[in-house]
Amino acid sequence: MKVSLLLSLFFLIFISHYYGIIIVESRMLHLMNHGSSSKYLTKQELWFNQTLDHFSPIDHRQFEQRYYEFLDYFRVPDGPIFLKICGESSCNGIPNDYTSVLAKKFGAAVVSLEHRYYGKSSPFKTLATGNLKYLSSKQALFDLAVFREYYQGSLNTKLNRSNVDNPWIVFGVSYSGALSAWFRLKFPHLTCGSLASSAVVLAVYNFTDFDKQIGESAGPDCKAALQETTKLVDEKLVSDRTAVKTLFGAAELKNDGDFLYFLADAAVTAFQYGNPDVLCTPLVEAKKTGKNLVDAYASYVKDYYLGSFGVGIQTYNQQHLKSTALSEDSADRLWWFQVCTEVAYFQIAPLNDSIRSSKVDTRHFCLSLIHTRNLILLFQFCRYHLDLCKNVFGEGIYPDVDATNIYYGGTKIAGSKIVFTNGSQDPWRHASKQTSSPDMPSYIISCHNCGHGTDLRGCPQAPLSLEGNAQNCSSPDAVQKVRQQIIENIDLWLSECQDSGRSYI
Ligand SMILES: *[C@@H]1O[C@H](CO)[C@@H](O)[C@H](O)[C@H]1NC(C)=O
Ligand SMILES: *[C@@H]1O[C@H](CO)[C@@H](O)[C@H](O)[C@H]1NC(C)=O
Ligand SMILES: *[C@@H]1O[C@H](CO)[C@@H](O)[C@H](O)[C@H]1NC(C)=O
Ligand SMILES: *[C@@H]1O[C@H](CO)[C@@H](O)[C@H](O)[C@H]1NC(C)=O
Ligand SMILES: *[C@@H]1O[C@H](CO)[C@@H](O)[C@H](O)[C@H]1NC(C)=O
Ligand SMILES: CC(=O)N[C@H]1CO[C@H](CO)[C@@H](O)[C@@H]1O
Repeated sequence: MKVSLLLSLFFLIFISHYYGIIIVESRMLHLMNHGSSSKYLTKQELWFNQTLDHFSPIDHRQFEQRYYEFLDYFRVPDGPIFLKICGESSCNGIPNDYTSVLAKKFGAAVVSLEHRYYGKSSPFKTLATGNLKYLSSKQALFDLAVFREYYQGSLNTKLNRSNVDNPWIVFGVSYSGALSAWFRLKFPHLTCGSLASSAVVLAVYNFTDFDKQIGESAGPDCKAALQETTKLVDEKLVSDRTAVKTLFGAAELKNDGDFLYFLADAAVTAFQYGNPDVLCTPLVEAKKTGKNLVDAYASYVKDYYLGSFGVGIQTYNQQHLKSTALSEDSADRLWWFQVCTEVAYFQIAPLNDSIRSSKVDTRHFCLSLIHTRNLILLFQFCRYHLDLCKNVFGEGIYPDVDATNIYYGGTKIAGSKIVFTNGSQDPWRHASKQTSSPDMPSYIISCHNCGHGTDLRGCPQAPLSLEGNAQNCSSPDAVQKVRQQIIENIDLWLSECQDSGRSYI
């Protein structure tokens, strides 16, 4: 390559457009997991042997999968069983959210299965890419089906009976909300119904609606302040990248893309998890009074996002994501693998009016910098996310969103007895099913701080409010109304299950 070309490419790196984020629900769950034990219905671990590969006729390997049961409210022997699906994080117990109110009301047992690979349910001792080949939503759904049969069988043994089925209802939020909908779709004979809260059932490659929703949730003043902040940070990144990263407590993020990704996520979290004013009030104030917006945003990021919300900066560090050792933080790598192979949800800046950085029209390409062993710099055209996928997992990893949507149906999912719920301020709702169809009602919970999974968790969601107490949602009534719909639907499905003579049809 000619030197001049190299130089211009090198320059472009500094101003190239890195975009997109993915908020990993696991970080939220991680926080919930570290709450005090009163925040759990139970933390008592139970184990059973699960099949490693449900789709191979010749591979019979197994691994031990962790689960929990909570029987205090169970109406013995024929009460319903609520299967609360654990998603993309370590599952350290059954959190005491609104599901426990429902369990009390319906006399239900609550059980929860840890998602394969996460937490203590890893089939392998290291998470090298080759070992991740059995990590998929399809295998996870089959795990749930096998677990459901296993648990029903062991309950029957405990109750000294056989060939009896309790009515099962599945629950989940976010990715586990999608699993909840998909479980009912794929195994309708194993469950009477499903609650799919903020369920991301649509795999999306170019997820521009996400950023648009942030603008809408922020409102005009906060949106303008955020956009101006983005512009200023972009400029500082060119003039003094080390200083600006240090200002945000993110000096360890050598990759500019990782840094911008982190900054975008920090803002998203405020809206997604029901705490918009913590971000918007100081930012709008700073803009009004002519204070430094970057400093105001840095305070929010350090005090709230890295501070009380508790996100670890290494979550955004690709060096960390490459680590194949099993650890407390493995969920970051594992979820990226699922993103990079199945669902994408790549949150890119819309062409116009974006919140996140998009100052250079390089939507289709970014430039990446590769250090080889000899410290030779190579350049190539790529996209931030795909580059990350390749860097972290190796060549050939690509999210086939079309295949995923063919398999499950996306928003055209042809299921039944699934309730979809979404929060009005949640950017993820654009990957959910937002319109009702026969036998699959969809409800939106509208309020100033109604976000991801508000029906089950209330707002804000960190710290977890016991039993999903909704008193701090700006409209508790809006939450209550949707909860009433959920109750009516569960009631209906349970009676239909009973009427059918068999416990489920
Ligand atoms: C799973 O299977 C292994 C090998 O048969 C056995 O040693 C182990 O106790 C089993 N674990 C559980 C929880 O049943
Ligand atoms: C289980 O039920 C059988 C048949 O009804 C009865 O003979 C047996 O004693 C019961 N066992 C226990 C432990 O309750
Ligand atoms: C995503 O957007 C890019 C740029 O506009 C376009 O080239 C690509 O085809 C899109 N991909 C999908 C799967 O929609
Ligand atoms: C870009 O966004 C601005 C602000 O929302 C709007 O006024 C303008 O019409 C948009 N331009 C295009 C080309 O869509
Ligand atoms: C609601 O907010 C108040 C004031 O911040 C706080 O003291 C209280 O614990 C919150 N309640 C719930 C259920 O989160
Ligand atoms: C059921 C429901 O209220 N759906 C709404 C969810 O949000 C979308 C987009 O804002 C509306 O078009 C739906 O009517």
